[in-house]
Amino acid sequence: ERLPALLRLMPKAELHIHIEGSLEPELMFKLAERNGVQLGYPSVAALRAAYAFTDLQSFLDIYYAGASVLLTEADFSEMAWAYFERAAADKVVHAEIFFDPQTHIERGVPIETVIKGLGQAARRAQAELGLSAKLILCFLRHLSEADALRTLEAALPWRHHFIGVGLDSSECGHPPEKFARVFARSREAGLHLVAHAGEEGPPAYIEAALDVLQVERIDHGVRCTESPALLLRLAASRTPLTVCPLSNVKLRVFDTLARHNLPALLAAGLCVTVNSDDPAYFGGYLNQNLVETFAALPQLGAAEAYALARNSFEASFVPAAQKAAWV
Ligand code: ES4
Ligand code: ZN
Repeated sequence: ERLPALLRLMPKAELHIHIEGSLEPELMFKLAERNGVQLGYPSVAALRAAYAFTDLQSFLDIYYAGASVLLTEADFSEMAWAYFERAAADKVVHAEIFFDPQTHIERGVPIETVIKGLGQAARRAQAELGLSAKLILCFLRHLSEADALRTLEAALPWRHHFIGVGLDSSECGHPPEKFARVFARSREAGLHLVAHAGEEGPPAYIEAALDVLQVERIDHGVRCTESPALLLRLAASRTPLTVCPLSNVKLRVFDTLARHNLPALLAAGLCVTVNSDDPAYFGGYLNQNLVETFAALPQLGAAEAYALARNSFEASFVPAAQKAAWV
């Protein structure tokens, strides 16, 4: 089959991956043992059996429990390195990875442990895999704006280790407006801005992320098709959407891959990209997302494969000169 080969072999960027969501059960058990952390599941098989999600919150509860095994700089570095090796095998040449410092600060892990560990793996990815890797700090939207502001201030001494900030966790009931001041402050610090919006939340959350937070990309954003005006706006501005098809099916945003609106988003002229979100939990890394999605949607062919790869570089935060070498 030529299309799966094209999808697997084409160079690409990954722009929506939560590094804590790349923690495979085997490594989770290894770190739990090493750190003396009780996981609450007797085996890898029992843990995997718990990965039966009904919505975003049912996933997040298990995802935060899994992150509890991460304590040392070496833990963060080992987790991220495993992802970079896996990504390089998928022909990912550039990755912008999300991390959730509040999940770790809450457990007494200093933010510098998190940032130093991830940063070390990122430098190794460049040196040994030729994969350029950048970090994006995400605020947890279920926590307060004050907590996010404290987190930003704690992170700013490490400002040169990350390129932007994002917004993730429970979307409904936590609209973008809640974080207006954190994003204004991040903008003043010269950071890139992104936010999850329109995954489970309404199109109005996408508009607020653009107008109030002034984000440059929308993570997920798939519910934009419910608003024709918003769809036109996103197409005209080429505001990227980082779409995660396997995630959307696992969290029941769409019933099946065959019902995903990726073809409609591409046909409307949006700068859509495909990404893995939380690959250890949702059943596949980037190439698995691409191959399964294209197999389920016969409207998608070589032209769309090329468009997605091109969009991934266009949507990335690499300097223009480096972008020109890719697109
Ligand atoms: C997430 Cl799929 C998704 N949505 C929102 N927040 C998240 N954190 C990790 N994965
Ligand atoms: Zn996400």
